[in-house]
Amino acid sequence: MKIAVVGATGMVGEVMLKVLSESSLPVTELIPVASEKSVGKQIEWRGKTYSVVGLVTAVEMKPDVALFSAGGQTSLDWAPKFAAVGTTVIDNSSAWRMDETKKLVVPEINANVLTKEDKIIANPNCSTIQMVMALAPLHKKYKAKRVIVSTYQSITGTGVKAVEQLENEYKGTQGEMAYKYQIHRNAIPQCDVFEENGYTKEEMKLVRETKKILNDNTIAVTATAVRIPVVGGHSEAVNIEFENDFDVNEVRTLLSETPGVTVQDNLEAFSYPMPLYAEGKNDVFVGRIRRDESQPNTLNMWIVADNLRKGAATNTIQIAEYLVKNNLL
Ligand code: 11C
Repeated sequence: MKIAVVGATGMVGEVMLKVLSESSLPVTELIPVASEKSVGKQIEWRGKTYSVVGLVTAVEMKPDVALFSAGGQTSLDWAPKFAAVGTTVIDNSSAWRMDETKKLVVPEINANVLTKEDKIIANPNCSTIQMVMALAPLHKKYKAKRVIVSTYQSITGTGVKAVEQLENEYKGTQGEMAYKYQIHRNAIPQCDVFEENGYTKEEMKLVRETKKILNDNTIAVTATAVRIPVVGGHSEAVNIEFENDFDVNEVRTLLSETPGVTVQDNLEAFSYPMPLYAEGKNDVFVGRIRRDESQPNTLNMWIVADNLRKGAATNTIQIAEYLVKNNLL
């Protein structure tokens, strides 16, 4: 298959190429796509050299699949053009996620909603993906009523400018600022822009996307998203109130049997998930699983994942793998 990676030179794009090279997808031709300033740049992939092309050329090449990670506006403008030539677009931006005509997919949870007619498929936000990976099996068994999530998000979610800002601050050198404030030795309670209700867009993505993926509008979700000077992944403290009671050991077993989830929860061995160790891995790591003793049927847990992998590239490529396996292209 011919596969285009739109935004190939960006932070997610680079991880996308890495995850793609590890995948079982039958790629016969790679089309790395980027903005005009990167056109002509050479990219090494699976031992071959490819030249970066622009969007117009990429559409003309009619790829079977295009993996988009070039920002919301590029997706809004260009995904329909690819779809019109028969390409299936899997989009990493927030552009199509809440569009009622588009599917929002985490393959382990709801890939079964996909059909051959889906030509633009949305990949959820990174912080949502890792949360629903642990929430979905528990919701199925105990029925979640309310979720309270606080995030501790990696600067890689913002992009390369944020990584450079942190590096400059470490070194004490001047440079461009990705954030309004210093991020080194800091925690910034703002991820993305503020909405009218006083929450950030990132917080509202956790609320809205969770309901759409789980196909359940009755779950109440409230979020606080915080940026911290960490590189390897996002972490989340999640509190879930269920309709039905649970056994904590049964929760651990259920999660450890969930594909894509690894339970790291052994207090005697000081084993719990941390972003430093989640980096480069495709799984979502869950630990600190314990009963919330302040009210009935309520659980606390700590969820960590590489936001550029399962939060972005890995999930996108898993969607493509599902489409191929089920003859949906
Ligand atoms: C962050 N979640 O860490 C963001 C990055 O809606 O796809 C991805 C933004 C998005 O800030």
